[in-house]
Amino acid sequence: MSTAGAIEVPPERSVPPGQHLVAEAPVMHYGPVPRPRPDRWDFTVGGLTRHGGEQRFALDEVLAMTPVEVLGDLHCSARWSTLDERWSGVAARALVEAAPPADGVEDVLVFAEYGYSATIRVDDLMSARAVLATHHDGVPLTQERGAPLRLVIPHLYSWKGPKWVRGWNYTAAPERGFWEQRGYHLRGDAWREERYSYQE
Ligand SMILES: Nc1nc2c(c(=O)[nH]1)N[C@H]1C(S)=C(S)[C@@H](COP(=O)(O)O)O[C@H]1N2
Ligand SMILES: [Mo]
Repeated sequence: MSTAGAIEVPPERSVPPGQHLVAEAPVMHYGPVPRPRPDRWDFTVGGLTRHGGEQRFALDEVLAMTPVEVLGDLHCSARWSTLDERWSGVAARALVEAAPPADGVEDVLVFAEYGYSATIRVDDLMSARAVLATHHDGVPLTQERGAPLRLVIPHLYSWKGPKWVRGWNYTAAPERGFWEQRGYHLRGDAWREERYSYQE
C-alpha cells in the first residue's frame, strides 16, 4: 500500500491545516477486512437510549431510512486528504431519530467489526452531511472500503468514520475509542486541527 503523491490543491478548494491533497485515498485500516456476513449483520443502538433499552435494526431496515448523498472529504490523521468523494446511503441522523439518546446525552461511541470504535458527538451524527454510506461514487462499497455500511462525517478526521460499522452506544461522557485511546482527539474536527489528545 502506498500513498499517492501530493498534488496541487485547486485554488478554489483547500484542505485543512497540516493536510496535503492526494489523488486517491489509500485503503487504510487497522486489522483484517471482515468477511461479509449478511445473515448475521445487524445495527445495534445501545447505552443511554431514550427508551432505556437496546434497539437492533436489520440491514434492510437501515436501508429503508432517509436516503442521502453527500460530497465529502476524507482527512486522515496521517495527513493525507481527498476532496469531494461522493458517498450515498442513509442519513446518520435518521438512525439517531429512530433510536434517540436520553435527554442531555451528547456523546456516542460508534463501533464496528473487530472492536474498532470512535468517539463522536451526537451533534456530529446529526449533521446533514453525516452519512451511513452504502455506495461510493455510485457503486456499492467494496469490502475493503467498508461494505455493507460505513460512517462518513466529512468535517471530522476520517478515523471517526468506521468502516464495517455495526452500531453505537450513547454515553454520559465521551468514552475513548480505538484511536482516541492512542493519543488522538475526542472531537477530531479536521478544520480546527483537533488531531491529538493533548489539545483537548
Ligand atoms: N473499522 C475500521 N474503520 C476505519 C479504520 C479502521 O481501522 N477500522 N480506519 C479509519 C481510518 S484511520 C481512515 S483514514 C479511513 C480510511 O478509509 P479508506 O480505507 O477508504 O481510505 O478509514 C477509517 N475507518
Ligand atoms: Mo486515518
